[in-house]
Amino acid sequence: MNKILIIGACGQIGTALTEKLREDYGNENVIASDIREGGKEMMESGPFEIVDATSKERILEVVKKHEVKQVYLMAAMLSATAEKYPQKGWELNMTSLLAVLDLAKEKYIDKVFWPSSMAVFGSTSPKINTPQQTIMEPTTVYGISKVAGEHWCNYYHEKYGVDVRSIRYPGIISWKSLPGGGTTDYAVDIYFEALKKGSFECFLSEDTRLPMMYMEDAIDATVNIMKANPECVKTRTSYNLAAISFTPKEIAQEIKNYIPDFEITYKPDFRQDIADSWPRIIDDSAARKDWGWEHAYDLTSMTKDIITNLKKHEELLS
Ligand code: VAH
Repeated sequence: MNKILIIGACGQIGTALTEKLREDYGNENVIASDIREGGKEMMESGPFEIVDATSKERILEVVKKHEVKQVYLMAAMLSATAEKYPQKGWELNMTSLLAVLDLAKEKYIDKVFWPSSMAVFGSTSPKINTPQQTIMEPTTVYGISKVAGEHWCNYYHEKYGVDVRSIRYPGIISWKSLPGGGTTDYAVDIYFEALKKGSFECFLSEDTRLPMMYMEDAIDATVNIMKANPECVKTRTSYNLAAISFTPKEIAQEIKNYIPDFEITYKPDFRQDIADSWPRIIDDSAARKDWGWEHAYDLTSMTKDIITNLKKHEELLS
């Protein structure tokens, strides 16, 4: 069995990805790692290693120890935090990627997944049905690091035959694992606040439409692109991926179907400029055509699933 290493396993996507890969491939075959230990379920369900994602030596040590053949590099500093710490954001996002790509080039590992983001697009990119290939002039450190990373992935594939696969995640929404430092994170926080307080102050304006995706769909896409036959993965920079696009006003309306007295107020902050530079609706037809991507959740079914699960897990609301 090709063992899998997840770097950044304790993050919002990493947590869900660890659970899914352990379910699919067996707990002992999926090594979770992060800069600090994770929650009880992660630590008790399979092997865990402390790994600094920027240390190629430490990653190689773990790859050798567990005979790892596939790496999912999920560690990154997201858009809002990277604007506060530009140098650290660039260093983490780039040094970690080049370390893992080099290990693949040196044949220590066979296959790499690396997440890009819709943040690669900027204000000069078409906002509606943003194409797979178009103008990409990001105005965030995070977006700049993701555009650079995409070209590094393509370079290592073309020049060294590295099998690296990537998707441009939109905003990801989950109830089990919380995000950190993202501009789209309002769409996670709103559910928790609605159930805890019945109200939410949104840091984006009510009509800020952004591409979003339920975590279940994001994990499904991640696992499927890694399972795809190499010849189906025609794009080796990164694939556009989309599911739903909504505004804070629209998600608040969905929540009111369950909490009629829920109130939302708007107090845009520095993240409004970031959101305004991103697409409204993304064209992901290439992913659908090349490796069969399709989403399962829309805003209504996602809201129902989140509210239902948060009510079942009241400990998450304390
Ligand atoms: C962020 N959730 O907000 C991430 C994502 C496109 C958004 O990359 O930074």
